[in-house]
Amino acid sequence: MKLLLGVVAALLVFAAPARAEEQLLTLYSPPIDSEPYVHKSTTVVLKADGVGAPKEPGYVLGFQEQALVDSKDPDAKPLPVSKMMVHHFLYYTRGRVDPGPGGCLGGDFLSGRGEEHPNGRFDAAWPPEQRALYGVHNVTAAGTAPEWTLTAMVMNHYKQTKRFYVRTRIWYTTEPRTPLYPVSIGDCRHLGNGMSYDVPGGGKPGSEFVDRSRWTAPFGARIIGGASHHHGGATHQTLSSVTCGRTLMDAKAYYGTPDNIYNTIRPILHEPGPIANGTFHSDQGIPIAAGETLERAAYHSNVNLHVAAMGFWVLQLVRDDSLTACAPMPTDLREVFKPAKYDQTAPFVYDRVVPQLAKPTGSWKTYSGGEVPIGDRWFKPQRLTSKVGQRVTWNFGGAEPHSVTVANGPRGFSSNYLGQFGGTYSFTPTVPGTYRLTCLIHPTTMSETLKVVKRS
Ligand SMILES: [Cu+2]
Repeated sequence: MKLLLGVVAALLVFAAPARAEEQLLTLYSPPIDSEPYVHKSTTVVLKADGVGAPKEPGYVLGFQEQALVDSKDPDAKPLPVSKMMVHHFLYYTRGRVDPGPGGCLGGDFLSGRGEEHPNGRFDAAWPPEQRALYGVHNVTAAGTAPEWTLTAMVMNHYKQTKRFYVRTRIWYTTEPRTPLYPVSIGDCRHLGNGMSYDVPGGGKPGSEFVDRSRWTAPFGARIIGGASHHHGGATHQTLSSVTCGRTLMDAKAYYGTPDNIYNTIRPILHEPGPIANGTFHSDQGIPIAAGETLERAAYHSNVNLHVAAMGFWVLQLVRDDSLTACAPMPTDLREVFKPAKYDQTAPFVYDRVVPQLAKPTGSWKTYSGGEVPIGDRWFKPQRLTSKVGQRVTWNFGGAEPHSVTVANGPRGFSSNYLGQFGGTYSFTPTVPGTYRLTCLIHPTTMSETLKVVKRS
């Protein structure tokens, strides 16, 4: 009887058609601790052991979920945005073959989540018909599955240190697929600053600040997915073909209504980001030919200051060298993730003033050149005066990362928003006024006010 059952089971196995099956894998990061109101960026290794990253070489067909949980119970609900807000997750492989053109974030970049993805669900961006055809090839030159790394920056609004895991659900297969290439299109000169730049503000009503860059396609390809990452008074970001003289995608930045958690969460640690950015999908794909030049343009309101702003695209490319130059646009390009409810006030006012949460104390000191020290959880002095046109330099000491950033004031500036260890940062104010400074890593505990007066 046992033998017979074995034979039947074997027959069933052989009877199954050879299909390129996809699996839904649930992966976990190691535990990460996050201090209250501290915006530290943490990078962890996701081992290729089937727990952190896939164990077998294969193809990543898509990301279903990138969530923050405090339990490995498979039914654990993601932590609420009101308690733990995700600034960003960035996933990279460590050395995969055939990474494609890469872009600013490099050839190992896989996927990510930004503040514009409040629920961490990505189903709509990776539809089944796409997963049946394409995947990111997850294999090293040695033929093994690569380790991954994950960089996570979260905002802990619990009053104590919170331990969490990043739960990642991916569709995966060990069957062959056509390679899919994630490509990050931005101004790569911003990479040293974590891809961010400052919108100075102080413009007339309706004035704009535009960050542009160009990229030339190394081979013919179809863009089957495009996601805008854009914040800091962001209005919309375009991707155009300079060669063909046409707009390929125009992504709106969607902001929450006044009752949205992004606008009601307290304390206000930074300027609330969009609740969604334009994200597009096309099964046919937008055709781009080898040598075609694309231009991205990220439009920001320049009325108020916006520090650590960003604008770049993440595209999903499929190589196709059969395309003719400026071939017709697809007929199935559609927007995914458009929120049901968003602020449609026109013109939208980007005026959410970020408070300086810690109050500077002590006597006013006159800046006399040299370096203003920054240490672990302190600026010294906390009250400083300088003159228009006088270059002010800060020196980063201490063992923790810090930034010097305008919370509010006449113009915006910031050192690296991820914080820096050692080294200096300088800014030369051209506009008088009171610059209320903070550290973006430690916004509730660090402050300094710089009063800039006209030259006498
Ligand atoms: Cu700090």
